[in-house]
Amino acid sequence: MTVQLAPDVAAALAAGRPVVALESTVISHGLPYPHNLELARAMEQEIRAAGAVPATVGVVAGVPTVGMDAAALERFAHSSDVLKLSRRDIGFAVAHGRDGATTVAATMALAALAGVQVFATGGIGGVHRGARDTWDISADLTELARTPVLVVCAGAKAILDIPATLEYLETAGVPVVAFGTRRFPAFYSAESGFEVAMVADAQACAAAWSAHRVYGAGAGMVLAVPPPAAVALDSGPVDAAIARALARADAAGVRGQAVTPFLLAAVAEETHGESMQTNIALLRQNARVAAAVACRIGD
Ligand code: PSU
Ligand code: MN
Repeated sequence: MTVQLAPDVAAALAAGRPVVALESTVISHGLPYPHNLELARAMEQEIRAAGAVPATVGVVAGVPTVGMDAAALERFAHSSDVLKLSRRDIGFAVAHGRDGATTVAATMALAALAGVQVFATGGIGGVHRGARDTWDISADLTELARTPVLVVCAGAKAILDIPATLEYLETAGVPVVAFGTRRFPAFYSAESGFEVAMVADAQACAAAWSAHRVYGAGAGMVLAVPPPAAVALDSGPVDAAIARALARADAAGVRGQAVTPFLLAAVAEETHGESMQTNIALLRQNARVAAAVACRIGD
């Protein structure tokens, strides 16, 4: 096996029971300690409570792993020595025996190798603002174009160029549907100003996903879930915080894979941690929705 499965994940897959993958970059590079560790555990609990098996994905001391154990989760939450891995970086981490946290792209890659179809996260990477000059487009998008995994998220953060990201996904043959609404969410807020197709509930999403697996030529799919109304933020103050974060990244000359973690940390600072509660609540909700969909695949 090219990936190491946790025993409960292996048992569930062998029996055809639902499994939901989780990424580890949000743990190592997306949220500060100890919120990241609490969140990682909470997402796993949400998935179990909904009747599916969670499988947090990462490269653990050089071993691509689907279903990280408690010790690995804790190390990924603490250590500053964990690489950030997109699909292209997996081989390097394996060859050097390194710990590496997987992004959406790398998590999809390893989930697909293991046979896991559904994956819950917060926000996907996308086309960055200014990509016309910088060429900064997340490999999450190219992965969605070629790897058959359903990614449950709260859309994309407005640090990105959301309309360009949606256009890219359309070109790449990746369906984007929203959960119970036509409005594509902008992570912290329920409203990006752009509309996509709607799925009414988990059953409808599972049916669309199963049909896409037949007709979609191996591409993934995005299910966008609006953040819970009680913790959604107004887009005005968030936009202002994002503008300041983008200016800081520009001034600091940040490039390459450092851009997204820098912007995530800067936005959290600029909103004085207010965004953290929203972030955590929507990640838990996405875990619940992903598990509900996973439980209905094949019904
Ligand atoms: N967006 C978020 N939170 C995150 C990320 C993106 O709101 O934690 C992380 C995910 O792991 C995503 C990655 O796959 O950043 C994208 O990085 P890049 O733009 O370098 O491809
Ligand atoms: Mn990038």
